[in-house]
Amino acid sequence: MRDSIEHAVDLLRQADHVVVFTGAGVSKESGLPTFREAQEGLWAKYDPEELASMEGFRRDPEMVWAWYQHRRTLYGDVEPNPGHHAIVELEELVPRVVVVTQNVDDLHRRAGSTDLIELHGNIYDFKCLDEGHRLKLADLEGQAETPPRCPHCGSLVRPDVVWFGELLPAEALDRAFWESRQCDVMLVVGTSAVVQPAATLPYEAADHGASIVEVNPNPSGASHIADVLLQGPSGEVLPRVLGELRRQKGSL
Ligand code: BV8
Repeated sequence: MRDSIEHAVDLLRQADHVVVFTGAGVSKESGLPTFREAQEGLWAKYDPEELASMEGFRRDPEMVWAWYQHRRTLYGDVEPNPGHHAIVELEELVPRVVVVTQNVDDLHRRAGSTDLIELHGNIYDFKCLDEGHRLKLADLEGQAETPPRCPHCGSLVRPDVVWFGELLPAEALDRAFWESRQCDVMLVVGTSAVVQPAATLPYEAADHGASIVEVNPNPSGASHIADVLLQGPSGEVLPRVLGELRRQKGSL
């Protein structure tokens, strides 16, 4: 029973409050490599965890800035996939749906998710090193130097994402924990459930009575607490789940 779409649909049909907890795997069918897949080309010799850190940025700001610029271009060139759209469609069938993502690729927002918590920030947001001035790309136009300088205080600008060794935004993390404790079902989609503190959320949900439905082609750090394990790519599995849920809700 653990692996059945029917069991997942049964749980979702009865749910009033669903948290969808996602990682890089949900963006795979958009053509984006997951966070831990080997990097290609120019970045092949670098470990993402080294690049996504203040130490990496201080060591070589130009190179880290170029890595994020490369990713902004890559993400901007792809579209949300059927998995992202199925998560948006869930909002029409379940009274309360909150998406808690570890991804910084902006694809859930572009797909139309309306209640979105970005635990690790967003690659299209920026802030400066010294004063934390929040900046958009438009504020940085015309600067040839990379990384650019803050127009307010002149310090180096960095992407407003959470690097390894950095605290997650307190409000986002608090709300993610609160929603996980309240929900009836947590859909855990496309995450290895390794990176902390985000990886604690499925356990928090389960400890407070939620059913856990995991969608992942491979086992993850959350698989052993999943009530239902749907082993497959989210871009295929989620549309099947939503199709069956819509059919059953429609026939009520
Ligand atoms: C903090 C933004 C503390 C940047 C990211 C030892 C033990 C425990 C913790 C630690 C430790 N050593 C260090 C730590 C802390 C560290 C951590 O957890 N490290 C891990 C690696 C052990 N955590 C931190 O540093 C956090 N901060 O702890 O601060 C602190 C305390 C006091 C004072 C100051 C600080 C900050 C963590 C945030 C890091 N930033 N992203 C950027 O993107 O550039 S995390 C990064 O990893 C991405 O956001 C990514 O989303 C995230 C998690 O990875 P996944 O999303 O799960 O991606 P992954 O590739 O791993 O897995 C993909 C999955 O998809 C796989 O399961 C695969 O099977 C599946 N899949 C593949 N194809 C599909 C699919 N699924 C569905 N469909 C498919 N088609």
